[in-house]
This record gives sequence, C-alpha cells and structure tokens, in this order.
Amino acid sequence: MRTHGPVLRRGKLERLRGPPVSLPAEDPSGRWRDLIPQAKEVLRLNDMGGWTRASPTLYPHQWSWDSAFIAIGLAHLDVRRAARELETLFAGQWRDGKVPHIVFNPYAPPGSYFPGPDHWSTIAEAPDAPPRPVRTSGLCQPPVHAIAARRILEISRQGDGDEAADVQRFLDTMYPKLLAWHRYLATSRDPEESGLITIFHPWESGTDNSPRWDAALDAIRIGEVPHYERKDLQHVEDVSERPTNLEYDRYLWLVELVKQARYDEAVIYRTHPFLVKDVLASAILVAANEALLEIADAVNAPDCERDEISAWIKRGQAGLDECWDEELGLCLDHDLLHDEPMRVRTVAGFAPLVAGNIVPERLRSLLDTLASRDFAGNPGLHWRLPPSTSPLEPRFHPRSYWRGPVWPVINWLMWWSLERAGEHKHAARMRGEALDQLANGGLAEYFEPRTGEPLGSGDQSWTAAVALDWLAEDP
Ligand code: 9WN
Repeated sequence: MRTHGPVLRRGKLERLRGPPVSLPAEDPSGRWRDLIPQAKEVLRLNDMGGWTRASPTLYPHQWSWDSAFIAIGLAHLDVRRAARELETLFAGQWRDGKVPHIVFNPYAPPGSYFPGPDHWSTIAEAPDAPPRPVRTSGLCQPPVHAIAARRILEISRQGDGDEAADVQRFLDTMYPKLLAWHRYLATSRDPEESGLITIFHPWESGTDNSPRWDAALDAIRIGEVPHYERKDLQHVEDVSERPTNLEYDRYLWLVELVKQARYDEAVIYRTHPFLVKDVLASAILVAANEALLEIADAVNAPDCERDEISAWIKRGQAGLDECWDEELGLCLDHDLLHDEPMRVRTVAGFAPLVAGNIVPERLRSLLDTLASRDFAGNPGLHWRLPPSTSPLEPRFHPRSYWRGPVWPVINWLMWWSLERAGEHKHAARMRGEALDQLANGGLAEYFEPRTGEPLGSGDQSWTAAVALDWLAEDP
C-alpha cells in the first residue's frame, strides 16, 4: 500500500549519501559545485517518505512524469529510494494499465491544489480506478517511467550486491506494470494503430498551455463549468506566468466531459472535442519501449512480450515519420478531429530526436532547426537553450509557462537525446548552458528565455533531479 508522510514531515532523505554525486571534473564557471548540495536539499525538502511532491506549495502531490525524472536524480543518491518513487506512483495505476497524472497526497491540506481528488471523483465514477485509500486524477502524462527504471538498473550495477539484488526484485515487480502501462498507451490511446498516442487534454501532454493546442482548443465551445477557484495563482509573483482564466475554463470543461463519460475511453473517443496525436509523448514512448526491452532482458521476460514491445517501437517510429514537416524541419502534432497537422514551432517538434534511432538526414535537419533563430540560435536569448515555444511564433510569450520559457527538464530530455544520437559536442554545450542557467537562477520550474529570470515555482523537484543527473559521474 502507498505510504504517504504528512505533508510537512521531513522524509527519509536526511540520510542521503554523499558520493557518488561528487564535484564535477569540469566546472568552467566554478559555480556548478554549489548546485549539488542545493539539489539534494530540494529533494530532501520535498521528500514525503517514499515519494516526492513536485514542489513545496504549488504542487503538493505526486505527478507522474515528474516522479520519473525525480527517480533519475534520486538514483544517484539512493537506488532503493529511487525505486520506491516509482513504486508509490504505480500504486495509483488503474486496472486498465493507465498511470494517472496525479496521485494525491492524503495529508495535503484540503483545497491546497485545484482540481483536487474530490473534483476528479474517480473512485465514484471510474470502475478502473484503484480503490481507497489511493486517490488519483483521471488523465495521464508522458511515459518516462521505463527510462527511469532502466537508469536505476544501470546505476545499481555500480553498487554493492545487496543493492543490485534489491533492484532486481524491484524490476521483477515493476516490469509487468510498465508493460501494462505501455500496452494501454499502444491500444486504448491508439486504436488506429498509428504509432502515436492520442491525448484527451493538454494536461496529458505535460506542456499544458503550449500553443501546440491553441487551434484545437479554439474550436471547442465551452459548456457549463461548475464554479471553481484557482489555487495556482497564489503561488506565483506574476499571474502571467500561469495559464489564463480562459485556458483554465477550457481545461475544466474537458475534465467535465471526461467525467460525464465516466472515464470510459471508448465513449471519450466517440464524443470528446479534443483528440490530438501528441508527437512528444509518442516519441517518449518509443524511447521508453527501448528501455523496457532492456528491462525485459533483465527479468527474463518471454519472447512474445519482447516481440510486442519491438512492434510498438517500429510502429511509433513510422507514426513519427508521418508527422515530419520538411519546411519547418520539425515534427508536428496531429488534430484527429479536423484531420490536420498543428503547425506551430515548439520544442515538441524535436520528437524524432527523443525517439532515437534517427536517420542522419533528419538528425541534420533537427540540429539545424535547433541552432537556428527559431530556437537556441535566436539572438535575443540569455542562454543558448531552446525556448518551449519558438520566439518567432506569433503566440510566443516569454513569461507564460509553456508559451516561451525555458524548462530545465526539457533541456535534460534534449541533452539525453543528443547523447544517444552520438552528438556529444552539441550535448555538452546544452548541458553546460543548462547548468549555468541553474547556477545563476536557482532550481526553478522554468526561466524567462531573454533575461534568465527564474519563474513559476522555486525548489522544483524535477529541476533538482536533472541537475544531479547532469553532475553525476556515474553512468
Ligand atoms: C497540471 C507538476 C506539473 C507538471 C506539468 C506542468 C504543471 C500542472 C499544473 O505542473 O502542470 O498537471 O497545475 O499546472 O505543466 O508538466 O507535471 O510539476
């Protein structure tokens, strides 16, 4: 069963070990070294004893893809605690395999986050939701989890035998859960067998108010949304850092519709006004399936399961190929209801790089786009890091959440993908600029791309986690 600590109680991370995260060999600015104790402190502050809240006040619960990135960082400190992070999240897994985007903290003060567990009412409405005491949202987020589980495996191989044996036990129980999660995405979220994941809500993309979704959202007529009070605006200095009220009305209307369908995905698929193929989530699934294949080897999974995973990888690659836009040099999301590509330049367009096994010609194109004025080569930027939305997009906004700010966790994804593509020089440059940004602005949720000002929540757990991964000397 899920073990939550009271919201203000300090978790177990006081015992964080010093090594293997040690001073980086190279530290050109001399300032990266301070990030290690800072990052450990953020993860300790947000440790709830077996799981990690996304941030101290704005996000007091366990978020799905945050937890996967957090586990990657924690793996350098304590592989067992990193494994526990995924186990507590998967205690919220639905019977159909879905991993919900939020597993709620039962000890968080009522009303500390909106929409909270009562608003989702998944236990009353959704037959597949886990039973009490676990309470979850009814949507999901990008599937980074198998990538995190493989990272835990890799790092445990450097440790002692006991640790490795514990991680083996963890993988033996986690593998079928990961397989069920990926199978859910490959079937319920892709009945067309296109290789691409359909999302029902911008929250499922993790890039909530990105202009990626504007055209599809503009086409929706909002019905009656029960009165609600936003909590998020209490935690930022400037409300322009968060989505607008109109965006929130749309989000809440889509939640209302998903609830009216009683979370039945066949009904949602027939009736919902927002059905979009998300290329970034789909690319993450391809990369996560590669990781799952390695985990399948580690647990001696049957050949038929390996074949199934390999088929998902092939199908995912083919789906992403279909979404390539030669002119923009990016991959585009696809609006299923209007059957058209969503032509907006955002970081999601680098999806083929994230998926991996990219052909040289496409890699070249994406590297050119990355270095161009559309992204990291824009002369107005403080750091040469890709803004979430291209500064050349008419709906670019430098302070507003996913409409322009630079997100450390996306920098990590790009860096990791460049490394896997063998682009070590590009990767090193991105890591260096990203670490300089954090050393300068702290472990914030996101940053103003032209000034480097930290925005959103401070002490953001996944930012701390990716900083630790960047600074670790082990694999
Ligand atoms: C809604 C927790 C989450 C991230 C998302 C980010 C933001 C939530 C919110 O915070 O979304 O899920 O309330 O704005 O967009 O990517 O997982 O850090």
